[in-house]
This record gives sequence, C-alpha cells and structure tokens, in this order.
Amino acid sequence: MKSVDLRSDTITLPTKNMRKAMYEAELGDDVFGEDPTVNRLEKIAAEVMGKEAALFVASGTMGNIASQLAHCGRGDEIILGDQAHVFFYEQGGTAAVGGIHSRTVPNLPDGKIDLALAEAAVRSEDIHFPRTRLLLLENTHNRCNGNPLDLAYMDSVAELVRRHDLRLHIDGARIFNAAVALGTPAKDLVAHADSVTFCLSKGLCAPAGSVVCGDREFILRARRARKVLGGGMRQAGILAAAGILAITEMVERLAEDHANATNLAAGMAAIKGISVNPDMVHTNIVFFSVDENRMPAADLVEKLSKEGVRMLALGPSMIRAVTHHPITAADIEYTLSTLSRCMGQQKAVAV
Ligand code: TLP
Repeated sequence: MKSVDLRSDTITLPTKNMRKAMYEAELGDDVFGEDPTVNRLEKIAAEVMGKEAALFVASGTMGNIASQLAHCGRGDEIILGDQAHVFFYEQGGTAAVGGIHSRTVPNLPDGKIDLALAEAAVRSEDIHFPRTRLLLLENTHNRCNGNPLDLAYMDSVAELVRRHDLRLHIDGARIFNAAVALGTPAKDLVAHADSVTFCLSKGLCAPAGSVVCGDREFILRARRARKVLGGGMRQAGILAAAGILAITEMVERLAEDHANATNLAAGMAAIKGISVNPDMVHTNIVFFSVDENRMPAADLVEKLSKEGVRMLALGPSMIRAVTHHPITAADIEYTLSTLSRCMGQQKAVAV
C-alpha cells in the first residue's frame, strides 16, 4: 500500500549525504567546546542568522526554554501569542523550570499578534506586577496555517520592543520556510531579534537538533541554561554533521513542499464537506476542518490511515497536514483522491 505521511515535517529522514557526513564527522567533547563539527555548525548557523554566536541544542523545545532562561529571571514575564508553540505545546516548561510568567495575547489567523494589544500588555513599574522582559513570536506560525511573518511586521515589532526595552525571541523552528516563502533571507527576518531558535530536523531532514543564535553574552547564558536542562551532549558532532547539510543543502527545496501544500489545499477546497482556505497556505502546513456531525476529524484521520494517508486530528473538526521531503506531487494527488473517497465522493479530484 502507498504511504503518504503528512502528520508532520518532523518525520523527515536524513539524506544519503547526511548519513555519509555523519559517518565521517570529526568528533570531540562538545561540553569542553572541543567538537569541531559542532563548532562548525554553530559558526555556519550564526552567519546564516546574522548573529554573533550560536548554540547547538537537542530540540526546538530545548532551544526555546534555554533562550527564555537566558533572557528572563524568576518572576519575569513574557508576552506571547495564545497559539504559540511555546505556550501550547511545551508543557509550560518556562514556568516549570524557570519560574517565568506567561502573558498571552490572541494570535491573529496569520500568526501575528496585534501590536497595540501587545503594547497594552507591557507592565508598568509597580510593586504588584511582574516585570515584562521578553516578547516571543513564532515564524512561521505552526498553529496559524504555517504563516510567515514578513519584514514590515518585524519592523513594527522592533519599534515596540525598543520603546519598552524588551528583548525579542523568535521561535523560528521553520524560519527557513518563512524565508523561502517570502523570498527574504532568514537573517533579515530575525535582524531585530535578540535571539532565534531554528530547527534542523523539521523539513530539513537532519535526524535531531536545533540551533539558538544571538549575541555572545546571550549564547554564554543559553549554554549555561542548556547544561542545567541536561542538554550538554558530548560527541554531538555526529548529529551536527547532518545539521550542517540541513542548512547548506536542504533549504531551497522547501519551495517544493510549499507548492505541494498549495496544491493540496486547492484540491481540498473542491471536496464536499471540507472547509479550507487555500489563500491562507503560504508554506508547508495545511489546516482544514470537516463537519464533525458528518464525520468527526478523528474518524476521518483513521479512515485515511487505513489507506496509507496519515494526518493529525487537532480537535473535533480540525485536521493538519504538513508537506515535506520526499513527498511528491503524485503523493498529493493520491492524498486528494483518497480524501475524496473517504468523504464519500467517488471521483478523484484533479489538482
Ligand atoms: N512542532 C511539532 C509538534 O510539537 C507540534 C510539529 O509536529 O509541528 N516550535 C515550533 C513552531 C514547532 O512547530 C515545534 C515542533 C517546536 C518549536 C518544538 O520542536 P521540537 O519538537 O524539536 O522540540
């Protein structure tokens, strides 16, 4: 049976080049700062993001938590969107580990937050209040249709953080998807940020790992935070070797994933019982909903998986499909005809 796994772009596998590079990687003890391959990855990552320094971490979650620990002390407050991965899917890790308070403002459907609302959320100096330290944004925004945040928005964000002397962290797990979709270098998208985390293993095919970038002092603090989180890895160059190729060989092809996602959404729009807005799809993430009285999302996902098509139900009616390497245009056609059949329509839908 054909298999098209659209649950996430986290399921990508290392390419042949990556496996070879991993096999041949020069290694050392990275807690002593002596793994040449990790050091090379960190240098490349810092350059690509236009920052002074970088730190290899085990995961996006670790990168985000280490960054927040490096920016904030106990009782400090961060402002972030209510749909942010950090708020939604990271177990409230910054509160659990760092005693950091989260203040949410609603995310707009395109992943932005209304900057007037963010500004209203900044605390004044008052003995009763926590101190607002950090604004945290996500680019692309996972739960907001994978939407990229553009330069114009980032410029307005910069004015706000400057006005209030806040730090800015970008959860850029998929920052290269944003860069490719907008045709804007990643370093420009994060130019105003004090720190950014990006992932090597989402869509870019490395088996594990993320990188945090920022200025030297920040990275020293993040390195301390990584250690206390148990993230000091030793001969981590074996992973970093794949990470280097993730950055140098796998970014441009993300355009293919975006084209596949666009075609998927356009095809879905023609299937009765499915609601999707193809105009909202700019990267590799497609959210759509089904009429839950007709077929709950979990039932549709199960039906699809019996035919080899896997997606994630993220609510009673909401489903997410993510395109990634090596999903092809033919896989998207198969997905659409399977979806159409599972929704009770016999005819395959042309893409
Ligand atoms: N996202 C995963 C799941 O956790 C939901 C996915 O399948 O999309 N920031 C963003 C924007 C993310 O989407 C993710 C992972 C992370 C951070 C965390 O990265 P990891 O999984 O490496 O800890």
